[in-house]
Amino acid sequence: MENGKRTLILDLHRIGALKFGEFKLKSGATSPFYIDLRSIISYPEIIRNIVQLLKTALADKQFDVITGIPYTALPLAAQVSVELDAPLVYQRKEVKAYGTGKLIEGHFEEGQTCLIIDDLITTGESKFEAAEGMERAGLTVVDFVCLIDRSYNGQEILASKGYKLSSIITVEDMLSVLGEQKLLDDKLAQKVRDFVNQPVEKPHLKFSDRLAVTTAPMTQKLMETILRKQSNLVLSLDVEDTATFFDILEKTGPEIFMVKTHIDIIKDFRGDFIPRLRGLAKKHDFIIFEDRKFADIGSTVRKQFRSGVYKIADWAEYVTVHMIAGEAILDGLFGELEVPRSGFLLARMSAKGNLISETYTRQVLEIGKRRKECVSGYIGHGADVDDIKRFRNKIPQDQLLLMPGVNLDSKGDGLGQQYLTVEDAITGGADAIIVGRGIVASKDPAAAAKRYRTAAWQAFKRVSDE
Ligand code: 5BU
Repeated sequence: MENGKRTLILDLHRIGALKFGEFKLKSGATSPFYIDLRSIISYPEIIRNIVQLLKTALADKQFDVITGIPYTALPLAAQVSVELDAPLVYQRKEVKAYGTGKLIEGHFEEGQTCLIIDDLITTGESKFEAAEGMERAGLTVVDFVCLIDRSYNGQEILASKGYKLSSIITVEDMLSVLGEQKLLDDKLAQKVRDFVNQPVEKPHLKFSDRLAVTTAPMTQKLMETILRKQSNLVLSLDVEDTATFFDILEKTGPEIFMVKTHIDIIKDFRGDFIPRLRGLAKKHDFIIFEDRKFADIGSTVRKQFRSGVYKIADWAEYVTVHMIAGEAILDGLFGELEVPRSGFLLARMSAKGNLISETYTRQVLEIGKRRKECVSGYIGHGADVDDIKRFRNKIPQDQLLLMPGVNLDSKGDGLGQQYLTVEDAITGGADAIIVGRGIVASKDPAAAAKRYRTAAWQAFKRVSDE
């Protein structure tokens, strides 16, 4: 190993930036080590060394401008920028409400390539967010250079979205240098190695265990129903006439734990529709979920939910909600309501080219986690199993992930729908699947419902030991 790297590892250890012990991580896992590089800015000799190492790492890369992800890597990128004569740009954490309102500060031309420097890589999440901001501003991102790679498979994660990752030191480098210098004993080193060598994913827990940590009654109810029915299948019953609706629901009711309606597509909706729906829900023990996708300001959604022809709040225990209008929509919907109701937030969509960004998804999850009393979970999707896993890891065990866009026989519908298989959806981390045409458009909806139910429940049992 090059001297500069060795010196860096020893310096970081000396200033307490590399710590060993027991640390609770944001994900809930307990790590035997912790890396915190925030204080390095106060040690000019360390920065000087890092800048040299970064310069070497950047030597074979093509780029027009560089950036560092705030806060830790931004001063590093600034130094490298001066040393290499490469213009620096940076992305604001918050867009200013006044002045220019720009997201990216600094001068650049659309189409230029931006190299991104960061201090650490763990899950790759913040790298995707940074790349997304740069790309939205018209820059192209190819390379990431990180000081320390503490990930399980960071290179692969970034490669899955077409990016390249180089890092200066790995966890293995740290362990070997500290071990040589007798600054770390072999047992602890092995513990660190084992921790890093496990994929960053939480195990899929059984509903029976999750119920113990779930306090919101409306979320408990979902888990209890899934367990009682031994089904994690939601039927999306998007048909236009009442007779077909009830015909399919009568046949498929025994297989599902929840029916999802789009009540406004029923052509011949009459006053007896809801009592019939309630009757079947009771008979077959399933829950009623209206996919209304509320999206307006609090005061409007309150009326849309409680009034009008459908009076959705009277009969739909769960509804879907877009968070585009902000957190107050939850107060509009669920505040001062006499009956218990809860929402599923749209965190990601299955439609091709949808405008939901990684940042938006993260913000939706942040709001949802604060509002567990009225948010039972999220509607989400993903490109593949790994993509879903990364998303799922951010969802707490006392909320659910429901996944639409699932079909065993089709990849899409020619109108933008993109399908996953049941296996991929559940292995990735969906708690339940939402299936529409896979069942409704089949010649034998009852048999199709049984097929989806069995596939989803078997897959769930396998990944969770339920
Ligand atoms: P399908 O027939 O299985 O494609 O129906 C899927 C249902 O899920 C349909 O009611 C959509 O409105 C709903 N859906 C979806 O497909 N994708 C999404 O991202 C969201 C909802 Br949100």
